[in-house]
Amino acid sequence: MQDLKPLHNAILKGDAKTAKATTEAALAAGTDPMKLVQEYMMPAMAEVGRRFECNEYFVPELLLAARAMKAALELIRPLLAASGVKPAARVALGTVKGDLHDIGKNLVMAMLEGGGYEVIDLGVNVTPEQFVAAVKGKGANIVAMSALLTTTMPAMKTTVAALQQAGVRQQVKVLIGGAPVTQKYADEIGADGYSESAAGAVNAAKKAMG
Ligand code: B1M
Repeated sequence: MQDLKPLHNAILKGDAKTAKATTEAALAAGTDPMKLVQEYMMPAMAEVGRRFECNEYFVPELLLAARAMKAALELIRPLLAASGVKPAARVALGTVKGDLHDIGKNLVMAMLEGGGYEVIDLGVNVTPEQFVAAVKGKGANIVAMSALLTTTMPAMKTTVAALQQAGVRQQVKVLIGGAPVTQKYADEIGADGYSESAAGAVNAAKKAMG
């Protein structure tokens, strides 16, 4: 069994080159991509967050860690995506207005694609108007929002209201998630589904679509 601790450490140190090389080697050796994400990459980001909270790390270290995580994730994402399957639904996915965190959102994208959904990635700092436009112009059946900041969570509520105001709320299902988001908040804003994890987002989508 290959030692994958260097992948964890590379993300922790913000070393994108090593993160990428270790991931490539692990995949070539036949390691399950989900194992890499769940057992090495996500714990590394959790440790980055812990260090940030106790002032051992600052924003530059956060940025470097995020870059290393992305470099590894880019190799894994296509492997999780299904091929040749008719999409179960079209999802407009984005991190809400004011929020620039996209690692969790990108994992959700990988899992949804792997679950047979077509994903329109709207990126970060997505305004309610952009979500509405994706429904009207691109035929999205699901609006999926991610938020990592307590201060940006209210943008989810604003987006639900914008969908309502644009007259398209009934034709889409709304899914929400992200570290500060809860089922209680989902109920409060009238979202159709909530998941605390990227893998759970697929089940939430299935459930919401009936
Ligand atoms: Co920021 N940041 N950050 N940050 N950052 C957090 C979120 C924070 C908790 C750190 C801390 O203080 N401990 C804190 C938020 C506090 C709060 O609001 N309660 C914080 C802060 C304060 C900030 C700034 C304000 C810092 C500053 O500038 N002073 C600033 C805000 C910028 C902005 O967005 N406007 C900021 C900036 C940044 C960076 C840009 C430097 C960088 C992001 C880079 C990037 O994403 N490209 C960054 C990072 C890396 C983090 C931490 C360390 C890691 C986030 C992450 O990627 N986690 C984070 C601390 C932490 O989480 N421990 C922190 C890994 C990822 C896989 O998990 O995103 O939770 P997560 O996604 C999970 C689930 O939540 C779920 O699935 C994923 C996998 O299971 N999920 C969904 C996510 N979206 C979903 C959607 C779904 C379903 C599930 O359905 C649609």
